Amino acid sequence: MRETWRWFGEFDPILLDQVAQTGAQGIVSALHAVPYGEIWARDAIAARRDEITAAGFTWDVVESLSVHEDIKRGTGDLDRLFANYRQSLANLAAEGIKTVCYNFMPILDWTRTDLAAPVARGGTCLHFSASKMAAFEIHMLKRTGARDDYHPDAVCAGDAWFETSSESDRTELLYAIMSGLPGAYDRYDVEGLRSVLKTYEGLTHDDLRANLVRFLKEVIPTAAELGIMMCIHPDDPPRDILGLPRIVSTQDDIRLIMEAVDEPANGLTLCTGSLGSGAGNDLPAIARAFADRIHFVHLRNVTKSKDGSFSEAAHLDGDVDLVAVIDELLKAESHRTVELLFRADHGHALLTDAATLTQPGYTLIGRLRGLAELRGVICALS
Ligand code: DNO
Repeated sequence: MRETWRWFGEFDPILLDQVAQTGAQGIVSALHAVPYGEIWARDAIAARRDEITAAGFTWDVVESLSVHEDIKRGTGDLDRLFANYRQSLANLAAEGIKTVCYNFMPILDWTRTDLAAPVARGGTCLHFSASKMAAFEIHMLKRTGARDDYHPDAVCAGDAWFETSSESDRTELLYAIMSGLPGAYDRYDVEGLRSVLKTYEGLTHDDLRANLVRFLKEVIPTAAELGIMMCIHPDDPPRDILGLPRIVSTQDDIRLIMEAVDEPANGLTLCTGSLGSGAGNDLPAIARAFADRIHFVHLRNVTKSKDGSFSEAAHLDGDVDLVAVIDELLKAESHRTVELLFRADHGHALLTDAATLTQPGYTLIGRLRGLAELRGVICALS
């Protein structure tokens, strides 16, 4: 398995020569400054690639070539958006980048309620509190029906949290939730979020799935021709949120997507942390089921609670049996001609990490610890 490291380019305070010291060989990156729906120009791709190559790496994966909200909603000038997406793929292929990750979550990308929750032995982690999320939806956003979407314990604890929370607790909660908005770092306030949610009103799971299938039919044939492997990233967390439908949350969801356009270019990013926070998901089984369609792997772990909350755990420490997952991946890899690309996903903020303002979860020492542990597992199993 080939070790990669996510690097946010000009938005990353961690330098490539620091990444070199982790031992990772490949880089995962994106042109984060290009607005969604616009074409990634060849010269901009080449410049990023050259920067990565000059530091001794290869640019192995694009994460993400994001999908415009109009495509998810199924409205607007879709022909132009599909054509632009295909052109970006062609430009990437022309510059030698052949693995492309994306997701299909409406509005939000990932969601946490705490960006620096304390960890028992020191350091901090990202955390999702179902009760704080319920409090946000019920009391701050005042979304109709939100109360029914959470475990009763979470609703009850959320009411209590809201009662005693200060203005600054609420601001901090909004900030944490908004940190998971993708794109060139748009942020909404509560009012702004309400109005963007309106644009999805009435969209069902089936509608969203149909819009995904339409997208796949528009882009996968081009990707296949170009030799690009597309890999959809699962929902994080794998459940509906803010009343928005989600359709990449379970093994059955993934199977439907893989079958909708049944070819290798239509693949999966196996994210053990995202899928792992869903109560019913069996990660070794999912790895086995889609062995030949997994083109990229995010390895991380979570500890779940029964009300739907979860904390990001140390890589070998949570509820997901990562050793069993890696065992499946190594078996899958043995039937392939290319190495399976993976990265240690997220990390705790450890030691001096707290002094550097990284993208949430993308610390240097925390991820280095994760990568080192995973490297040990891979080495032992192979
Ligand atoms: C969070 C990441 C996601 C992921 C996108 C892929 O840390 O796992 O932001 O990159 O969902 O499109």
